[in-house]
Amino acid sequence: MKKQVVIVGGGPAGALLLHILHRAGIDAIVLERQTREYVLGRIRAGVLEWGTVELLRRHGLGARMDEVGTPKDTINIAWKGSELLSVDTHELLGKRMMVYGQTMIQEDLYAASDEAGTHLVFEAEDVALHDIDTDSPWITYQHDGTEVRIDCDYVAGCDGFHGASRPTIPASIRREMIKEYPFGWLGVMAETPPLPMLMYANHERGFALCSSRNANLARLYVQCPLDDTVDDWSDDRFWDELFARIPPEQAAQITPQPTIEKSIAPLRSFVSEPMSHGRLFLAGDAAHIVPPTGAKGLNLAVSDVHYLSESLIAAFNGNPSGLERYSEIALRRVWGAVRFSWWLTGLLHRFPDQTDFDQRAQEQELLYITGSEAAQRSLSEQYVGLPFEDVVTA
Ligand code: RFL
Ligand code: PHB
Repeated sequence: MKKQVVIVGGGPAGALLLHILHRAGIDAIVLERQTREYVLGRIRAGVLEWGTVELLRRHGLGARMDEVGTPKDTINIAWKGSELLSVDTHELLGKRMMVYGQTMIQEDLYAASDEAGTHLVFEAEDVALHDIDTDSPWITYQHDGTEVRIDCDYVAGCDGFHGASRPTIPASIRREMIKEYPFGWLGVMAETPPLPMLMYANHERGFALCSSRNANLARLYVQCPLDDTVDDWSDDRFWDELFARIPPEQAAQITPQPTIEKSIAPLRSFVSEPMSHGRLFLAGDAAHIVPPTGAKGLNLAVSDVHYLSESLIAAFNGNPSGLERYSEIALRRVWGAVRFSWWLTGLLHRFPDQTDFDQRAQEQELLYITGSEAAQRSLSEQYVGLPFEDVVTA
């Protein structure tokens, strides 16, 4: 088989790249290790930057998002038990966010692929990349017990943190930087009306977050020790802990219901440089991970795909400048989000060795942001998302 682009991984990054390339007349294929149902069953991100919203609309993926997504104008941070800092990004910058679940974006992408008849292979096992540092890379994988070979012009590694693409970049060239945080997030979904606002909480007992998926579906998180398992967290314990960490006024607005999903995720920051090697280009979690505090992971996957799709389309039209600059341009935005997510994680969590001094310093920073429009603008500008650069030059 011959394709112009082979995309490894059919998560949001891979499926979006397939969609954009197909609309530009480029023949691409996605190889996804899991089943379609498994990918659609993962509950992950919820907050979209406005640049992500506009990009999805531009590529014909905005209809359901605009119908059922919830635009948000403010970032809210509860602290010291009952203080509430509310930063209006729309008032300050004219930009807002959209709450729309990653699961729904994934459904929209697979529906678009069904409609366009694009090539998405599920349960592709043992995907292996060959000759990526030559002009004729090729891919092999197992499907239904048979080995398949695809020759291609370019390979897009969109296969997440544990994928097969990144390790094919020689270790002598690859620079991996990792920061692990000494806690995780316990996340639950509950069929109960969510708070009308997106609210983070800094509390002596630990971080908490109240988000939503729709008018009767709350998405809630509490910081927990890394070695906890979901069995340590009965529903009663979860609700007690959440209500202890958020202001009483907001706690009174949430009616506890049995949870319908419960999972624990560790928090880490990770960047692998460069994001390209020969004919391989990494995008999304394959190249970088951020702790979820800044709501940046999915948005970065989308911005990488924006840069990569523009670069590939130009290259097939005879202008390789974008592909040459892809890693450098994408990494600038990645590091912006990595730094912001690290900073917000440090500001809002309780660290195991945290002293009263550290707690008071965090509270002082929140007090400073409360009183400073400059600080609120800085927070807003990063939360709503940095602008895209031009990756292709004339
Ligand atoms: P994904 O989603 O991991 O998809 C990679 C796909 O590749 C497949 N794969 C392979 N396929 C073939 N061969 C192999 N060898 C393969 N190895 C892996 C996998 O099966 C998978 O389908 O990466 P992608 O596409 O880069 O997308 C990244 C996002 O999923 C991720 O960054 C976000 O979910 C992070 N994130 C959030 N991001 C936001 O922008 N806003 C948020 O509010 C937000 N909240 C979150 C989050 C992530 C969370 N967890 C669970 C980590 C909240 C949580 C709790
Ligand atoms: C979510 O809605 O799942 C969510 C919201 C904000 C975050 C992380 C996750 O920072």
